[in-house]
Amino acid sequence: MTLLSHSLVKAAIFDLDGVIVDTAKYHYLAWKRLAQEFSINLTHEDNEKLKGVSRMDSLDIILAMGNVSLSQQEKEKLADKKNTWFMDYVNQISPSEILPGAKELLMALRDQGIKISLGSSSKNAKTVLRLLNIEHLFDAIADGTMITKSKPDPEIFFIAANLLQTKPEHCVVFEDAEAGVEAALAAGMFCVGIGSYTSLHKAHQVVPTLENFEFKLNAIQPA
Ligand code: B16
Ligand code: MG
Repeated sequence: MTLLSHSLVKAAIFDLDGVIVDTAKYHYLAWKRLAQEFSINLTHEDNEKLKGVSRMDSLDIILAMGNVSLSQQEKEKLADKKNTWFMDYVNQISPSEILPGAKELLMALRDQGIKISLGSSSKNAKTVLRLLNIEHLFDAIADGTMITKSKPDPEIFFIAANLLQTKPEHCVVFEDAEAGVEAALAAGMFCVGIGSYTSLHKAHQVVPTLENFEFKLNAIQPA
């Protein structure tokens, strides 16, 4: 793999859930409630497999756990039901839920002339950014309404790079999910994993959180 020359970073792409805000806990509560209707016990460990994965793909993973087979129409109804429960939680979030260091990094990157896009699988991403009051920090938004393939497919990151009119090799991606790290690497982008080294070791650099993370051109060192 060719490592990115950091002096070439012109754009940053941020995942949403797990990087900017912990909506995973709300996805988990809503999926757990739905899974219970099929006597499936969804654990925190199972939930890890759903991070960065689209709504319908997440539902397929859960139904497969219980060997449940349903029609497309039935699955769409269930996905809508889960989303209603998820949005009941999300509609109550406020800027205080922005994860430590995320807003500071967005602002520092802007100050250095780096263009910024969201790269989230969520169809609710715009609503979440609005509730967090940070929409204005993004030059572009690539979200789950624009993709045909879920992470680990690189589609979402290619869309984000296109929106920023920046080549993939000039982009750095901030991701918390294994599927997201794989997507960023498949896109040929530099990837900073946020979270545990064990699950994100494929990223070029892994940090536990964005708190006190400093991005300076030429400063990121490969792990
Ligand atoms: P929605 P990200 C992802 O967000 C979540 O990690 C994943 O758990 C969720 O299923 C997916 O968005 C779709 O979300 O149901 O709101 O469209 O990490 O890519 O920002
Ligand atoms: Mg995520």
